[in-house]
Amino acid sequence: MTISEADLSRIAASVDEDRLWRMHMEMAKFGATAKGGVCREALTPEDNQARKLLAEWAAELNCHVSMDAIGNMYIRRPGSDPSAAPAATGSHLDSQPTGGKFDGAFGVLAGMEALYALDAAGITTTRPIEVINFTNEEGGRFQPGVMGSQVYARPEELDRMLNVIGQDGVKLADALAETRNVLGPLDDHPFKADVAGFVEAHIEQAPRLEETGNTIGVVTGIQGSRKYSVEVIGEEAHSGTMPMRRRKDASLAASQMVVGLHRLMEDPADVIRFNVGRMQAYPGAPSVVPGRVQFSIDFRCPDDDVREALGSQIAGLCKALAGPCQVNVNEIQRSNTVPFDKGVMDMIRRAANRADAPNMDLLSGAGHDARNMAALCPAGMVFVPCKDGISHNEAESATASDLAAGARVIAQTVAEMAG
Ligand code: HGY
Ligand code: MN
Ligand code: MN
Repeated sequence: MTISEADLSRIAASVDEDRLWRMHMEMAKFGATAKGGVCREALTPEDNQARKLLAEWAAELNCHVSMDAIGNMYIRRPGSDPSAAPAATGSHLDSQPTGGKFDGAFGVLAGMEALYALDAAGITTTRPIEVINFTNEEGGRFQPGVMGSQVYARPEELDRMLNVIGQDGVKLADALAETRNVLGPLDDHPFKADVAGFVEAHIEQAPRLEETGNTIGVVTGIQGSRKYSVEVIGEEAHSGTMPMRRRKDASLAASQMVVGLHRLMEDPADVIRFNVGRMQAYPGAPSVVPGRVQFSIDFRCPDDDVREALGSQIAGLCKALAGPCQVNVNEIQRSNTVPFDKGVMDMIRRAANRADAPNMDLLSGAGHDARNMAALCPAGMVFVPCKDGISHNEAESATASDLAAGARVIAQTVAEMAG
């Protein structure tokens, strides 16, 4: 069934800005930091509390909650045709170690607000609607990130992911078992289930909407990325006695690699994004020449050919700069630039116009779960501004009114997908 223009307008009008803001502030208590941000890494006690609250809100909405084998949670509002594939929305409740209140949480809470708005507007859609909370989008504790949606779309990767050892030495499968304990029994949800469409709300994490005075970003796609874990093997030695020329200093070799890689990635047009966000020396003692260094590479670029060409030079360059050390370069995640569905982009644009929200098209520099969902169904994303484009930072900030505008677009889009 096609949902009427009048119904879509009524759904948009039923979005409650105050309720949506309150949900954000409630969620932000889990892992709240002194600087006003959030530290709620995947499958930690803080994430588990956030999941629990989400399940409580789902119960208040009379929605069914289920979970799959990687811990993605599904809040399902029934439609009139129980056999129809659901329309889905959502994002993630986990954060970076110095995260903000909105990255991820907004996408889940905009979905929940859409369910409240549909109830308030008295609308029953034909298809069910699912709000998904994906596991470990951020990838700070367990690499790689965007993991829950990746396993949803490629279940053959489940075992590899369950065996990932976190930054704190905890195996993902064990952390997930504890999450299950905290949440209590939930029905199982299959991977790769039929989905009619997926739309994800997110803060922009860049300053373009703010700079142009737009409230809604119609996201055209997500730039491709390659992520690596690099291990440099040297030899431990006494820092006060071992002659410099005889050392196999893993931190010196790793530093040469990082500088060399930054030179390789130099881009006068400032399109390429390259980051070494983690670098750890072992055993990590001031008086021991490090015998091992591990560092991460996060490399992104919208042009598939450029990214392939540069990415293919990374391992060779590291080897050339290793000096007396050994180096192992492991690629742990790779994705091409993913274009979003034109039909979903149209729905988003129409929803924004219906809600009088000025909008523009833009490409996402950040990775999101919608990237993986796009392999399975028509998918798209809705961005709202965040202050100064700051994100992955406790200072991340967004206004209640912009969040509500995004939720109005999500509510209409998911309702239109659900018919
Ligand atoms: O890294 C990313 O792009 C995402 O925020 N996890
Ligand atoms: Mn996010
Ligand atoms: Mn993020």
